[in-house]
Parts: sequence; C-alpha cells; structure tokens
Amino acid sequence: MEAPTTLRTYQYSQLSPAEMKQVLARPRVDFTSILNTVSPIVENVRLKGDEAVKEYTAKFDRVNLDTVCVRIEDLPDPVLPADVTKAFDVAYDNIRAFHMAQQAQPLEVETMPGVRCRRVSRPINHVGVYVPGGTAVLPSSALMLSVPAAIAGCSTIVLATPPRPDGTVTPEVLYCAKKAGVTHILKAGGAQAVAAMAWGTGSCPKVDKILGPGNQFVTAAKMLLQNSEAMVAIDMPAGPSEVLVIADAGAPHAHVAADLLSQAEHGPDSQVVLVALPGVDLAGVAAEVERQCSALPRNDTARKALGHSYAVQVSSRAEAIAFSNAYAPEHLIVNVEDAEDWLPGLDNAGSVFLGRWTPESVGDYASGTNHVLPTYGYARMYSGVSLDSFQKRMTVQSLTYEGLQLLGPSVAKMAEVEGLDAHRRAVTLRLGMQ
Ligand code: HSO
Ligand code: ZN
Repeated sequence: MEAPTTLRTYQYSQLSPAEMKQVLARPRVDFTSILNTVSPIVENVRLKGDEAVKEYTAKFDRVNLDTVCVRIEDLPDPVLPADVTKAFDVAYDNIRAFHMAQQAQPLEVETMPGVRCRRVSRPINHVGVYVPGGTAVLPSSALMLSVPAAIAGCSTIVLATPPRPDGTVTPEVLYCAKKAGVTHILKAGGAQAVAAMAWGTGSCPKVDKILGPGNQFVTAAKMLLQNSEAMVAIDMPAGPSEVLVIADAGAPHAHVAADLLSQAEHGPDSQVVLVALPGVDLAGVAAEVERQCSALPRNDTARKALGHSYAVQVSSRAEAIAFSNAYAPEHLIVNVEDAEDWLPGLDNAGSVFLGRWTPESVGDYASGTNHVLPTYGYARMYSGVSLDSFQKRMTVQSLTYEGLQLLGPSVAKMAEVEGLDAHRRAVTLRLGMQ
C-alpha cells in the first residue's frame, strides 16, 4: 500500500459544525460482536478457572501451560544485556520519582469547633495489571503499571501477560515486574486473563481492580466484568492509541514526521493528527512522513494508520487550542516556539509534550510520567493512570462532646425533616436531649 504523499487536510475555519463533529470523531468500534465473543470466555473462566485459561491459551496463543499463575519469586531472574537493564533502570527511577511525589498530603479540616474531618488514602489491596503481548512486547507498560501499584502499597499485584511460544514470560517484562515489586505473574492474555483476575482461579488471586491497556477483547472483558458479580473496578475505557501534534513553521519536518509515525506504528487503528499553524509546509511534512515510513520495520502498520489520519490548518494559537481541546487527544505534542505559554489554554489531553525537545517517546518510556492514558476523547473526563489509580480515599470524622453539642441540634433537625427518628435519637440520646 502506498503512503499518502499529501495528508488529507481540513481548514479549521471552513468546517461546518457537522463537518467538525465528523472530523473529531474516532473510528467506531462495534462492541456488540466483540462482547458476544468475550462473554462465553468470561463465563467459562468463572466456572472452570485455570482449566479454562489453559484451554484458551492453547487455542489462541498456541501455548500449553503447566501452571497458569505463579508467584514471582518462583521464576528465575532473567538474564539481560547490561545496556538493556540500564535503560529500564533509568526509566524505573524516573517513574518512581514522579509517582512517589504524587502521594497526597494528609487532609484535615475542623469544620466547627470540636468537629474534625480528615481524608486519608489507602491502597486498593489486590490489583491486576495487564501488559499486552501481540505484535509488540511492551515491558515499559509493566513499569508504568507496577511501579505506582507498589508505591501505593497494594499487597497483591498480579501482572498478566501473554506467554511466549515456549510458555515463558518475556524476560524484559519479568525484569521490570521483579524490580517494581509484582507478586504474581499470570501467563495469559486476552479476555481469559482479565476474567481470571476478576473472578480469581485456583492459581490466580482474585483482584479488586484491573488496569492496563489491551486489544478490543481485553477492553470488552474489562467492561463486561466491571458490571458483573465479579465486583471489580477498571481503570478507564480504552481505544486505539493516538497523538495530536501542533506544529508551527519552525518545527522541523523530520521531527514532526517522526512523532506522527511513532504513534502510527502502534497499530493499524492508531490515529495521528497534525494541527498546522500558518507557514507549515504540509507537502514537505507529508514527503518526510513518506520517506521515514518506508524505512520503518513496521511500515505496513504505520501506513494503515496514516490512511485515516489528517491535518487541520489553523490560523492562530486560539484555533489550534480550540481544535485540540475538542479532539481531546491521548498524547498532545506542542512543537512550537513559545510552547510553555500554551499550557494554560490546554485542558483536554492525557499527557502533554511541550516544546521542540519533547517527543512523545520520552513519556512512553522514561521521563517519569505514565503512559497508560485515556484515548478516544475520554481525556475530557478521565485522567491517565497515576498513584491515585491504585488507592482509594477514606474519610474520617471525630467529634468531641462539645463538637456534638454544637452540631447535634442541626443533625437532629435534619433527621426530623427526613422522618428518620433513629438517626435523630443517635444524637439526642448522647446529648441527653428530648
Ligand atoms: N504510546 C503507548 C505506550 C508505549 N509506547 C509503549 C511505546 N511503548 C501508549 O499510548
Ligand atoms: Zn508509544
């Protein structure tokens, strides 16, 4: 397939509201047929546990497992080249530093004299993290998910990942999992892995929350299970990966093209969007995209993604920001001269990459920010994975006698209004009131 030598281009100011809606829309995913495939898998894993996981792993991954889920200390330490471990160690340190700093300060307010209210954080005790296999192995995702889980203090961290053809775990994933403090490795992928963590099986602990990216089957299983009797939470709805690059005339074509392609190579359904400020030579960027694309090992995948990608020409910063905020990209690269000044205007994006020297790749791997981010426009209302994703908040109140004397009459009156007399008495009896 030929790459487009020109990018499909829209003029921001000439788009009607209906056209704008269409341009902003992501390709539709029909979940009904996927849910039909996934629900028997989820049900079988509930009923047959490890046996079902083994069957599906044999069928879909062509791997015969002896053990489905193992304690991580039972797996030998992987042997990796020193330059590889060094790179992952740098990433680990930065991710840890950024997520450690996210620990909430204790919050305490005396709302009235003697009425003390607090909010404290507690770990979600048992969590499951999903690290995709498929066409690319993503040990970086193992770090992005396990490091904050360990900092949060989760006592069980199950990491699910599809096994390699010989039934072993990808050594880089295992290295990251061990380093971060994962407790169990579930050697399975797809809906069966999600179901095993949600229900629990003979070998796999049941978890309270499942996080991490995955294909449509993984996403469908997460959606199904969060509404089931499994009592499990999920991080966020997920769709194909995406990037929006805002470029001014000074943004080097080679950099813009490389950034667009770095997202396009993730999958044929990835979305890449260029927002071009006045003076950007779009034909020049397109030619550079084509040149670089041909040289990529994954050029087939990237080309497919480029097939549904486009550029939007804008005449000002305000238009660029308006478009980006409306699109709400997972990743937003702001490759302009005065990038820092743009930040106050930006409000809908999973993660922002500001300035000429900040490719998305740094956040994907090692700057310290998390790469598990909301896609599909969900950056309007969801945040990416962070320390908070592995915690819940608990509120605490404690009153002195004087505090109850002060507050009690209001509570008693409100209980009376609501006709809830036991509520009223819980206060009045303590205070010796009527
Ligand atoms: N860009 C991906 C994360 C990733 N990139 C992993 C490389 N490895 C998230 O959208
Ligand atoms: Zn990436």
